Amino acid sequence: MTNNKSVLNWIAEVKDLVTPDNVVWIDGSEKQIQELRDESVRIGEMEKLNEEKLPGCYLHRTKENDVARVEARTFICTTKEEDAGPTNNWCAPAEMYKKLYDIARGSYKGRTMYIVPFSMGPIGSPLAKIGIEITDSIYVVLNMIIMTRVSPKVFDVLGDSNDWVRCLHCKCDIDPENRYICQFPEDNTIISVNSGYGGNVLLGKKCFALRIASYQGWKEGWMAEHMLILGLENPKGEVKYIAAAFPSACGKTNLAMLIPPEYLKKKGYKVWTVGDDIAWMRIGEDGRLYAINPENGFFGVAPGTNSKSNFNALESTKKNTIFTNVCLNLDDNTVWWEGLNKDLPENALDWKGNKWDPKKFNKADKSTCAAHPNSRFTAPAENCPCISDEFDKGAGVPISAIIFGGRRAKTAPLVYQSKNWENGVFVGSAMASETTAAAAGAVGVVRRDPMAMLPFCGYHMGDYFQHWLDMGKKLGDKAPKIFNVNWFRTDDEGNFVWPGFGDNMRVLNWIIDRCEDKVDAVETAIGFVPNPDDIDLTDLKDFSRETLVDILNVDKETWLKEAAEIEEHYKKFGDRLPAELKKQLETLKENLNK
Ligand code: OXD
Ligand code: MN
Repeated sequence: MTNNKSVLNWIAEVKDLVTPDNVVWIDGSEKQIQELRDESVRIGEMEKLNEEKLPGCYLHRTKENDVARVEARTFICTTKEEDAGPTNNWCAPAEMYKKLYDIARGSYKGRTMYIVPFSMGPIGSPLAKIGIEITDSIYVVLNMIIMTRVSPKVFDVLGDSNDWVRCLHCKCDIDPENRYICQFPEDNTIISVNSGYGGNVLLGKKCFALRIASYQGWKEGWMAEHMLILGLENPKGEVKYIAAAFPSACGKTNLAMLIPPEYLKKKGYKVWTVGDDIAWMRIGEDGRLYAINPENGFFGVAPGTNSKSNFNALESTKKNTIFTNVCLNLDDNTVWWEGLNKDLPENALDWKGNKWDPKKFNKADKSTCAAHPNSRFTAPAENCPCISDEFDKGAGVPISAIIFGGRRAKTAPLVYQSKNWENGVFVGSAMASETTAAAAGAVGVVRRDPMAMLPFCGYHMGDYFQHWLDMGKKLGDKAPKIFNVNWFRTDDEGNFVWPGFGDNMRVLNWIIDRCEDKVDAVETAIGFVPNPDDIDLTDLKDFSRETLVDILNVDKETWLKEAAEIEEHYKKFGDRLPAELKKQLETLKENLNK
């Protein structure tokens, strides 16, 4: 497939290390895909689902100890410890290479080595990058074919260049004690051992497109962010693009594929999806910030996805999709998960492959669930009914607004606009959210997750904040406006107040109006909040203006506490915390005390 020496040398080195029985180059052709699916079913790695109802769809179950990303075993291996920063696990590269090579050595014996050349971003786009993943898992190969652009054409683009990312995955024995997900940003290298869970092994995704790419972006003057990208079309047919960063499992996929409320749909409003998880952004020739989605599919959380919450995501899973750790309905060989519909399957296997008893199902007790809370679908983007025309174009889309957000029961109002770019960077740097099942560990605990990049930033976060500030300087008055949203405010009984989902469009419209200077706002200590009359509540049942006023409220005492917590959070970054952010925090405190 290629004569590129750096590629061939690396493959030869890996082959000597892992000693496979066979080597297969992946070309992503339909014929090869079918052969791999058949082989995967034959060895019991995947099950074929109902061909009529779910054509080309398969089910995979991971090991029970391997169901989420493992942040505690994820390392950034830079020469100097301080370059990985206080938010990453660090190990010296030489030590980690030795440990990983010892684990990987001979681990492909009796197995096949698959070589997967892929592009993150449309092949040949100036914003795209190339990687090669070596893996011994067909499940990984088939997921990579959905999530990235796998093709021999990437070698035409690569030519003799050494600018590509080396990705090595070894299943080994899926031993959690020897599981490591390691990034070597200075060497463009990723090594992942002893896992088979998507976020740990589809190395184009979190490991490359965020951890390695954020480091590359820092060195090369662009940005790799944990952001969805959507296009909002108005009745005049104009489309404005928004990028939004929320932590894992906080609704990025839902927002990216939003269907507007009926009355806005009738007026001609539409949302187009460019991406649901990752954005790579560069300054274009006109000085604006342009974004591409480097991925080619959606690795979405299944539970809670239904025709109301996310019709477009559900449609995307109807063909050529791989389901992981969902429930198998034995009656018709289809899949089910909590929140899909009210028809609990009578005759089903849970995500572990055990007989599931719907009578014992208790929503509050996760151990009775049929699908794992972090069960996933890997669906091709081309299946999505609202995929943007721009998705496959390499030029990227100009971003008008950047939104940060998270799950906060109290504190953050429904929406506010930062005062300027620097203040927006402060808002992103102080972001916090209640944890979800997407990563191993306790669920529902508030943690600071700057720009939703805490588990994904491949270098010191203080330098990352400075990079954001520097990008703002370069963008000047062409910089996108920065906002914060919180769909998750709860009442005293713990119920969500804002209806969310399609109704979030009401907030997006305000955001775009602000970007175009079409609407005023109220200046508060934290930023600009909407005049309640500027959030359109037409046809919104059981939701009063009073409730809206309530969730737009900025409570002084709560925010003083928040400011104290931000101060504590900032201490971690030591002298790499940009002075500008310290100034922003002081200004916030002064404003609150005015
Ligand atoms: C994801 C995650 O899978 O953020 O997108 O964990
Ligand atoms: Mn994500």
